[in-house]
Amino acid sequence: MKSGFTIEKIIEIYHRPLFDLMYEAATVHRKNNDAHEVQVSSLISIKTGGCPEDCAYCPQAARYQTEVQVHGLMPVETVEAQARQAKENGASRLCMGAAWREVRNNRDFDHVLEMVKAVNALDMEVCCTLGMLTYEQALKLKEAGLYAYNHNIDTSEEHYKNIISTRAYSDRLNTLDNVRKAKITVCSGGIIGLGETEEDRIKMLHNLVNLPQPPESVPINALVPVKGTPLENQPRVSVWEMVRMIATARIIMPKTVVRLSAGRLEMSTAEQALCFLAGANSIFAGDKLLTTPNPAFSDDMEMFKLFGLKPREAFKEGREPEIAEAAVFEN
Ligand code: SAM
Ligand code: DTB
Ligand code: SF4
Repeated sequence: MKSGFTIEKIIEIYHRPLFDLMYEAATVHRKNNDAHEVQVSSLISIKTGGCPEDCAYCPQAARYQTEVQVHGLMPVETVEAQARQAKENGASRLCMGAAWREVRNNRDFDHVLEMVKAVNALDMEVCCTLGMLTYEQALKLKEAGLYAYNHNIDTSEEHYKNIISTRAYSDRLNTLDNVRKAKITVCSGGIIGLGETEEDRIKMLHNLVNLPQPPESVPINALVPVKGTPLENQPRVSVWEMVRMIATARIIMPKTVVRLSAGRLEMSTAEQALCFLAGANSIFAGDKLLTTPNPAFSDDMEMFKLFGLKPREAFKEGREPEIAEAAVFEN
């Protein structure tokens, strides 16, 4: 069901005086979720670097000279061992990322299916981000026990062309459609700090909330500028920009998990507190994202203790969750 959120309404929300915006977001969050819980996800880069795409932000694109340590697909046992470790550290979701343009029907995909089964057997929510997928591939992942698929729309359709030329926005939407049809939960969000305007950011949120069903999880990444990529000299985004994105996402998608994603290493504890207050209820934890550093698990657990937050258990919404409903806005 479409949410009914018009672009004008989202513009109005996004530009509210900061404390009005945060207060409303915090209120919506408390009404719809347990505001003491934070979903903790951990990332594993199961295949790193050498990607044929030209995403201007990405250290894993083969065409840019970066310091990323390229490696082929990890053995299933390594993934399983790292997943166990992440679970012990408090993660309830494990997201496996591969630097692929798209999934091919080959032995590597068979191995990924084995990884999904192995992590699912640990009673963790399994997520993959492997690039474009056909419906048949999505079904195979679902059968193997995949809980979520991450596929970001990154920015507005207009700005997308300035960032990536090797695929189109419609390719992204098509994969999201295949994931949805296979009854896998959808994780889709974007990055701020790509040289986009505020209008682009708002259009991205508008596109997310008006997907046939809004995503169950929305990661908001701050660009991590990496040496060797075309965006290496982009200025860092400010915490106020993150807070506005998170709060607006929370208001328009009340039950969605909104993830304060890449960029936390550069944020102080006080800045992260503002993001949680604005309705963020998930983080990536563990000292590495895919290729770039992230705060240590122990530091995050200390932060949670300080704030009175606790990690959310796996499968809180059940193994076949009801689709998160966007707030239906009365125009
Ligand atoms: N290749 C797959 C794809 O593009 O969907 C999966 C891996 S890709 C690295 C996953 C996501 O990481 C991208 O969609 C992008 O949103 C995010 N990302 C990549 N590099 C980033 C960076 N330097 N800063 C912030 N987010 C980044
Ligand atoms: C998402 O939105 N952010 C994560 C995850 N989905 C796959 C990835 C962030 C990557 C940051 C750059 C890196 O570590 O390579
Ligand atoms: Fe490849 Fe994904 Fe990086 Fe784009 S974001 S270059 S598709 S790994």
